[in-house]
Amino acid sequence: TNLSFFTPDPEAVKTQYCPVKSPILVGPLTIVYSKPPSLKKIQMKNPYVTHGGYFSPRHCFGRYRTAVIIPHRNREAGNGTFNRAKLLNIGVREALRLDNWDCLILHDVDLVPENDYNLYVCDEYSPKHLASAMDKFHYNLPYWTYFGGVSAITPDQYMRINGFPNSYWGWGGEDDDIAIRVRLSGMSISRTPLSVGRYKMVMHSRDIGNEENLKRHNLLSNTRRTWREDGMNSLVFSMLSREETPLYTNITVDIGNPP
Ligand code: UDH
Ligand code: NGS
Repeated sequence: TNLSFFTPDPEAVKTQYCPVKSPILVGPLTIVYSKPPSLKKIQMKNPYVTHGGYFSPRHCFGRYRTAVIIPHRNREAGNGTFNRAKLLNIGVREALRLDNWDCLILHDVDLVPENDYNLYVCDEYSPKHLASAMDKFHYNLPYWTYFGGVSAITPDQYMRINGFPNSYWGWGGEDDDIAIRVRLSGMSISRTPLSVGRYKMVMHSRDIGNEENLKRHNLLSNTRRTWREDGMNSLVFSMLSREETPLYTNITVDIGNPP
C-alpha cells in the first residue's frame, strides 16, 4: 500500500499566520495583451492551485478566506438577455454553500489588476470598490458613486443589502443600484486609492444579448422602495451543471428571461 498520503510535505510545515503585509508583493505590474496564454500554461505557472480553483499559502496560515466570483456568459446555456447582478447573486449563494468565506470578490471577466498592493481583502465596515482606476476611464473614476468592475464585500454586508437586484436585464444601472443599496442600509463605500486600484480592460464592444437596459433609470428611481423585496430573498434560478476544472469551478445556470 502507498502511505505517502499521510506524510506531511516537509517544505510546507505551517506554524504561523502569514504576515499582514506580504513580502512577495511587488506593487505595479506591467500587463501586456498579446496572445492569450492557454489554460494549460496558466495551470503550469500555478502549480499549487488545486482542483476546482482553490489555493492557500503553503508556509503560513492565510488570514482571510476569499472567494472570487466572475459572472460570465459562455452562451452554452441559451442566448437570453444577460443579467450581471442576478448572476452575482447566484454565485454568492453557491459560494456560501461551499465555505465560510470572509470576503467575496465580485469581478468582471475583462479586468486585469495592474498593482498587487490592491489586496483582495474586505473592509470590516464597508463594501469596498477595488476597480477605482480603470484604463478606459483614464485611470480615474467616471463619477463619484461608480461601483462597477471589481468589488469586495463580506457575506454579512451582502445580506444586509439583500444582495443585488435581480431585475436589471441587459447593460447598465445595476452597479448604481448596488451603490444605492449600500447607502440605504446605512453603510458607505470604501475604495482603493486611484494610484493602486488600477485595472486594464480587455477592449471589447457591447455583447449581443447585453443591450442597453432602457428601464434602468426608472428602476433606479424606485430602488428605495424595492431593495428589500428584490434580491437574495427573491432569487429564483435553475442549476444546469457544476464543473470543477483544474483552475476554477464553473457553474452553469438558467436565469430565465426578462418579464
Ligand atoms: N458579461 C458577459 N457576457 C456578456 C455581457 C457581459 O460575460 O454578454 C460579463 C463579463 O464579466 C463582463 C461584465 O459582465 O466583464 C460586464 O459587462 P461588460 O464588460 O459588457 O460591461 P461594460 O460596461 O462594457 O464594462 C460595455 C461595453 C461598452 C459599451 C460602451 C458604452 N459606453
Ligand atoms: C453608467 C451606468 C453604469 C456603468 C457606467 C460605466 O452610466 O451602469 O456608466 O459604463 N449607469 C447607468 O446607465 C444608469 S461603461 O463606460 O463601462 O460602459 O457601469
